[in-house]
Amino acid sequence: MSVRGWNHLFADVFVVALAIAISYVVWGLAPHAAAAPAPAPTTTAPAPPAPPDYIYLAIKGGCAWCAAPFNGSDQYTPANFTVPSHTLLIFTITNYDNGQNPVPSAVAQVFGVLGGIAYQNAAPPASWGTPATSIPVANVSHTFSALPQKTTAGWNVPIHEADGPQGYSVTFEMYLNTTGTVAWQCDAPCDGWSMGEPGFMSGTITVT
Ligand SMILES: [Cu+2]
Repeated sequence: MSVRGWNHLFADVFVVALAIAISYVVWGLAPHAAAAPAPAPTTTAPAPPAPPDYIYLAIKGGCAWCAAPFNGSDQYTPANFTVPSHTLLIFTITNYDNGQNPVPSAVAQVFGVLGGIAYQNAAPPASWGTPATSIPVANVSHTFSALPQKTTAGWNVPIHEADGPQGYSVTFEMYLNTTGTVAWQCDAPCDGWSMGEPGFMSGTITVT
């Protein structure tokens, strides 16, 4: 081959190589250049869980330790109250009634609240007391109970009688993941008049 022929060959090879290089850039690298950008760093933290809601109820009964005002009838104070939905509810019920009331043994069992546990002689947040799944049936003074309803499967918490002027406190936790009203009642036959009078041994929880 003549020198001119070699030059033509080199020129042809150069053109082919250039075409391959261009097609590599266009078809090979271009898709990489157009790849989805890396996800942007998250700048907002997930919302923290709602803080728990503390509910304090007192039971006054026919006893020497009932804080004023005491109207002579067994009564939860308050009996009607409002709680937030989808929030950990921490109830503390302090009983100032030293009376016991006869109940079937099933009514001395704790159920339907978190862990099936009610903490005895509690004074949260300093002390949660002793966890219990039931109390001796002879010590049931009142209960905080709800029958199964459209909005809840129901629950039962037996309340021990007061054994001194400081009362007897019971703490338990639950969620009410609904909105509307939930009825509760005392299932210990404590005070015939109060048992039939809304706002004394029964009431309404409004969940918002
Ligand atoms: Cu009662």
